[in-house]
Amino acid sequence: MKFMKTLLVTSAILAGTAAGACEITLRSADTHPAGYPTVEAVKWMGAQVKERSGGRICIEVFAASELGEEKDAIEQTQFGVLDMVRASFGPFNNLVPETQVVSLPYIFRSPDHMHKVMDGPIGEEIAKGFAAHDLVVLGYYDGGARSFYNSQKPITKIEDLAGMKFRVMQSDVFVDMMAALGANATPMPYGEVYSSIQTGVIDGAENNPPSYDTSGHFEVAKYYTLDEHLIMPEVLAMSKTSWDKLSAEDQALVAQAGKDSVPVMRELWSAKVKESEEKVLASGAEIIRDIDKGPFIAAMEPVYAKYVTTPELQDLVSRIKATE
Ligand code: GTR
Repeated sequence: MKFMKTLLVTSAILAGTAAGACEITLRSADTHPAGYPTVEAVKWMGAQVKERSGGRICIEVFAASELGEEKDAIEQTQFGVLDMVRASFGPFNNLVPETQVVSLPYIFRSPDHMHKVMDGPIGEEIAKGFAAHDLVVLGYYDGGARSFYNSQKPITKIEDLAGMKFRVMQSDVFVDMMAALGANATPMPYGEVYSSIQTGVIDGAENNPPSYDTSGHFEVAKYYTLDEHLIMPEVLAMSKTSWDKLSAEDQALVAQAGKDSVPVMRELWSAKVKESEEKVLASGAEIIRDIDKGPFIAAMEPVYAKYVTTPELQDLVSRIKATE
């Protein structure tokens, strides 16, 4: 008991020192390393929250999967072990079905189209889906466009994918996407992808240029095909348990800072995509740009048939398409 007390006092002092004596410290997890747009946006939010609360509320960002892989971080946030998590919609697909339609391949025409949809009523409806799983949406971030990359050969058309093995995020949507393309899906955590490509367990993976760059995957898979099959949202979510501990005033403050961090993130994103493309090209990677997306879009029909099953979901797809 005495030992426990000493331990608690010691950790309280340490926490106080580390965070500059904040009354409330929100711990936020991200799979990406420092310098990545999502990490920097949450740090920016932390600085805002601290300033706006007169130093009372702080955010501590744990980058580079320091507290576990994305799926674990999401669970920890649901249970209130972690206060916040920034993650792709992918690992939420099986948990929060409302995230599935906006994660379908080629559902958005461009990142700008995605922003318009997510910033409007559809984004609010999806937030209710997260709320049902004890997660409070603080903002929708950006994942740009995801494309295939591999260690074997330049891919220019669907037929080139035949029989190849690609890592996908742990979501049934993407397993079905790969099947529709005639390739094999291996769902696995992000942190295992590099060594799995290196050892030939998989031929490649799919991601946006900043992730392809910062994960180092370009070192082991040099062919990047700009097919842009997935333009999908990411989310900054807070644990409902942590949210409920805040006063109504502090909730409003945190929510506003989260909202304000969205344009900051999106601006950092555009710059990072350019920087990453330049970096991987300089390191010998090949970006295959001249892709006819038509056949890729057409091949997704069975995936849509599987996930857009009710008149409500069909209506959702129509509303997304109609958003200008
Ligand atoms: C990145 C995304 C991460 C993570 C990763 C992955 O683009 O920002 O949150 O989901 O992809 O593929 O696991």
